[in-house]
Amino acid sequence: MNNDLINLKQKIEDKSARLAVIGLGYVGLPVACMFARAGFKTTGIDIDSERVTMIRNGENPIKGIEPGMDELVAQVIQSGNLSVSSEYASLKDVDALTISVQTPVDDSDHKPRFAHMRSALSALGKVMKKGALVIIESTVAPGTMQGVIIPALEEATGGKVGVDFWVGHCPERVTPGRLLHNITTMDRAVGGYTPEVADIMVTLYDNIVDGNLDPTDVLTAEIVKTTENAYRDVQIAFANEVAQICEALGADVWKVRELVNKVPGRNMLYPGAGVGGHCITKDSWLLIANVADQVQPQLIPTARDVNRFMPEHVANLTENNLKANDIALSEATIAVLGYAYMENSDDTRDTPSEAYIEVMQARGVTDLRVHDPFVHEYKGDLDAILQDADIAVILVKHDDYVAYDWQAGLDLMKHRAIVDARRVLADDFNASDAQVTVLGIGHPVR
Ligand code: SAJ
Repeated sequence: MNNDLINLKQKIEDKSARLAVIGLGYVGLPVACMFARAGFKTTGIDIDSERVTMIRNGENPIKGIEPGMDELVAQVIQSGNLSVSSEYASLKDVDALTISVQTPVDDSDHKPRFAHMRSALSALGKVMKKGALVIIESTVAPGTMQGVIIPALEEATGGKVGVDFWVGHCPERVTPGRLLHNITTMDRAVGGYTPEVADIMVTLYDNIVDGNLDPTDVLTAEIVKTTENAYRDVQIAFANEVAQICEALGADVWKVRELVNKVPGRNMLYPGAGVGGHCITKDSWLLIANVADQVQPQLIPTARDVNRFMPEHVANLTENNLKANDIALSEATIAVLGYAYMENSDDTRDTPSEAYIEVMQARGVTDLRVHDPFVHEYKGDLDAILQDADIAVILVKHDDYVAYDWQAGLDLMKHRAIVDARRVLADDFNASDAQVTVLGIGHPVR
């Protein structure tokens, strides 16, 4: 093994290695704190000076409920093991670091944009010491390490990968609300530039991960991460397509799903109002981003189209329900329930609810009331939102909506109409007793 690598492995094993994390968001900050808690002097870098100041004061800047994060940030700042800065110069003595900066996909051409990554690599390369190990945790399109990251680091350092510095890719598997839990417990693909680098990365991550650390090469790690999310997107699209088939046939997709999943090896997911969030919606595009000149993927882009159509499908159900009650869209008061991209979360990134609202406004709806118990600007009294509404459109399966007394809620409404896009109404909810027209994703009119 190369002397630099032998030296690096030794410093990781005796915890004298200087570590760093670039990008202190919902991925980077927990990792920086966990390395610091494990006993490494760790430097966190972020260009957001307000965020840096908050962390330096021992405060957790991450929104939403993240069990353990508040205490952990305070603890590692207090211990002095974590220091944070916006200055890349503080990285000059770092032996190994991770990078977790945004890797967005452009809405127009679905191609990745590397501005954040390139800026981090350029600033890092100018100060990074010889023999340092750079680990990318951000999700990247397969081929990005070879085509973007290594060239950017070689240009910025004037050195050569495998001689003057080393690289690896260990994609994150965090989920909002379960950051520390996922980092600690989930298995991870550990992609090293060489098998020796992968081995050293396993030694490093062993300090913070209890899950299995699976050494592999960089390209495989890039494909694993984007595939695991593209796989989920296709699964959800399948459920959404079967739901529309069940609606057309007058069957209940939820019953169909329950019986299908009794067959070993079947795991049909849930149909719904669409797919939101920062992972699933973009990773499918990252997976196919660099193969267009050799392969014409059909299933993956089509699955994206199916899922992106769902908010429009809910708009169609809304329009049909209002028509059944002789209410013109332009006259309707619509209570939109749920704005977060998933249940019991305040995260609104890429939320299907926004797409739904845009479709309804484009169709002439002017009176939309939005409610969400978790999203700051839409909190409020649900009864008040339903008061004199013509229809309630349930887009997110928040616990509050499941527990709500819909019989009483309907009595507040001007017309008794519901669109249920997430099967929130209980199976024993009797629409005819409640004298309400319920249209829903994947089940016949109730
Ligand atoms: N959704 C459905 N039907 C389903 C499951 C999800 O419509 O059966 C919708 C949700 O409503 C949401 C979107 O898809 O709008 C995404 O939901 P998600 O459960 O996939 O949650 P995410 O976006 O936070 O996905 C993350 C991913 N984790 C990482 O990228 C590290 C994903 O790989 C995980 O499988 C997922 O969390 C998880 O299982 O918690």
